[in-house]
Amino acid sequence: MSKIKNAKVIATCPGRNFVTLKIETEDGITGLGDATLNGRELAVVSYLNDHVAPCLIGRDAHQIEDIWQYLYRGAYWRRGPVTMSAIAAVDMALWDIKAKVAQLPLYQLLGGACRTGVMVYGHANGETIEDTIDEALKYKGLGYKAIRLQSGVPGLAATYGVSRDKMFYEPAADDLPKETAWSTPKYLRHAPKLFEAAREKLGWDVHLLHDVHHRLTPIEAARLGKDLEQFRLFWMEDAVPADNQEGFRLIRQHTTTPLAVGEVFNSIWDCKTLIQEQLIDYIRATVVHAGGITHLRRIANLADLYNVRTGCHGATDLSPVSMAAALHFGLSISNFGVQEYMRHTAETDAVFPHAYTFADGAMHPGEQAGLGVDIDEKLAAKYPYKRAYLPVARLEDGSMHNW
Ligand code: EZ4
Ligand code: CO
Repeated sequence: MSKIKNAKVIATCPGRNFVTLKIETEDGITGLGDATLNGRELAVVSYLNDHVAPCLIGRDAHQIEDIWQYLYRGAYWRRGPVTMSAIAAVDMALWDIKAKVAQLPLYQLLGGACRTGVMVYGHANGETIEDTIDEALKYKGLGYKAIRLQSGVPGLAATYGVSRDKMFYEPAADDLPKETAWSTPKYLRHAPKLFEAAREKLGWDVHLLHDVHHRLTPIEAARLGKDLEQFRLFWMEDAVPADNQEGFRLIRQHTTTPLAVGEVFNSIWDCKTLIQEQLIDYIRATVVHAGGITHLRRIANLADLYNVRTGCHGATDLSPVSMAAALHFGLSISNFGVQEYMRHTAETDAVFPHAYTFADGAMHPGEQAGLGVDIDEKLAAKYPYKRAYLPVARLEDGSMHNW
């Protein structure tokens, strides 16, 4: 028994917003959980402070499964990104505490290492195909074995995922959402040209990935998948929004390009049909948005039965606490596929000192007890929360998209 004494929520903006939960036990052990929900951060802060924290005080920090079920079933209102990010933060912090008490790095409690490291993919993006490939060559030079390629589309002023900042680009910006224009025909004509040039210049020994950011309909996604088949992508990500899981049947009938989806999923119910019907190859649900390590393990175990591997989301809006949790998780599960890795800025790394490292295209969580991440609260306090949003896309005629 190790009673929870305190649960504190810390919002900080060292270049971008992060929300962190710090749980402390009566024996003075602390654990960290990431609760960042990009563009909706303060909703999770309130959910934790006003509704969850009071229920945690006095509970046994070691009863991770019971606390998970208590917060999920006990709330009556299930699922949703705000609820599941809050539960995730509690779950991560409790695993951190348990592993610290056991004096083991978390991956040891999860079953031990199944592999020597966690293969990660980096983001190469550029205004033009040439710029994108130049960026990809830099990643290859750094040892990356897998690279995501995104390029600007001729005729469109801005493309999501393509930014002027390279290594550290940030998906959210501005005090109010920026609006961008999108054209499916222009994009569908352009994307295969990027991968044709990429294979010519980068060769076939590197995994190439692409993110469609939910912008197509199933039949358009089927067309793109077919056009990209010859370039042997590692995956085509978020080709369509997956609110309608059955929509993937249509894409799957037409293409052998591997499919990845799920960075916005928050529960096993969002991917149950996709997994059981083998409509996807990679599930991108994350520790922070899908209910923590406890729930993500359940998703990965279901996926394992159907040859679906993991490919967890790992953009800059997932804090170093999430990154560490993803690495302990990825190192220890049988059906790990790949882990996304967008590097945090030096400012962010200073607020969250961590034990994880990158070498030869793979990452390792390190051997520190627990998650191996800390938060420098004094430094965090110097960066107050700043409202920021993801951009909103409209079609060229000004209407909201119909996908
Ligand atoms: O849109 O992290 O695969 N990565 C992505 C990211 C996500 C943002 C959302 O907050 O698609 O850029
Ligand atoms: Co994505």
